[in-house]
Amino acid sequence: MTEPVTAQQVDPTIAERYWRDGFCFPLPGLSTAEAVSIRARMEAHEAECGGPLEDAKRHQAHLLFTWADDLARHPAILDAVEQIIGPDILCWVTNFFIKEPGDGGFVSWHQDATYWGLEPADSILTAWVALSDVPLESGPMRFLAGSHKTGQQAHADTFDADNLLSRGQEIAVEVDESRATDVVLRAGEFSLHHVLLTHGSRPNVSDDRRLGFAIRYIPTSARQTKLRDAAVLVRGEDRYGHFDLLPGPRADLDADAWASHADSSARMKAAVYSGVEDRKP
Ligand SMILES: O=C(O)CCC(=O)C(=O)O
Repeated sequence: MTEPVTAQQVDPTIAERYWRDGFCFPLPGLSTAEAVSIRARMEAHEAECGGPLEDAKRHQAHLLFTWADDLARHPAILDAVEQIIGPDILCWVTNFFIKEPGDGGFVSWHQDATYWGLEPADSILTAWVALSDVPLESGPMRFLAGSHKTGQQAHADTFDADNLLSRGQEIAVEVDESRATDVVLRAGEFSLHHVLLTHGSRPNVSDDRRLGFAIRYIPTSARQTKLRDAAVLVRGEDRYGHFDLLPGPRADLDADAWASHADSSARMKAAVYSGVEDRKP
C-alpha cells in the first residue's frame, strides 16, 4: 500500500497552493545549464533529421531518448510531485508542446481528465517543464484557479488543425478569460497542474520557439479504466501491479526503446481516441 503523505513531509507552500488553486508555479526544476543542454540535445536531433521533432517522437519521448527519461526522473520535479501524490510514482505519458514563432498553434480550454480514463482524479497531475523561456508573448499555458473543484465538464471535439490537442477537444462551457492566470516561466522552471484543471494557451507571437515538456505522473495505486495500460516507475515501489512497467531507454532510439514506445503509444492512443473514428493524422 502507498504510505499516506503526512503533514510533516509536505511542503506547505506547494501542497496548499496546489490543492487550493489546482496548480502551483513557478517551481525551480532544472538549472539554466541543464535546460540549455537538454534543448541543445533535442535540437541537435532535429538538425540530424532535417526539421522540427516529428509528431511520433513528441509523445512518449521519455521512452526514446535518455535525456527525456532523465527529465521524467529529475529529483527536483519528483520531490514536488511527491508532495502531492506520495512517494511511489509512475510516469504514464510525456508530451512535447512545441509552438514555433508565428505558427498559430494553440490549445483550447480543456480538462486533461476528459479522455484519459485514469482515476482517481485527485491523484493525477502534470509537471510542465519549460525548455525555453516562456514569456507572455510566447503563448504560455493559462490556468483557471479553482476549476479543478468543478468536476468533469462536457467537451466537444473540433479536430482543428492548429490545435495541439489530440482531438482538438474544447470545454463546452463559457470560460471567463479575465480570471485566467498566465503561466509565465523561465527555462528550467516548471508548473504542476491537476487533471481536472481548466487550462489552454494562445499562439506564440514571440521570436523564439516555445518548448514545453509535459510529464503526466500518477501514483502506483491509480487505475486505468479503459484498458490494461503501461507506465514507467520513476520513484519508489510498485506494490499494486495496476500497470505493466516499461523500462527507460538504455540508448537513444535503439530497437528496445522503439519497441517500448510502440507498445505504450498504441495503448495511449487506444485510451485517448476510444470511441472516435476520425482522428487527427
Ligand atoms: O503547452 C500547452 O500550451 C498546453 C499543455 C497542456 O494542455 C497540458 O500539458 O496539459
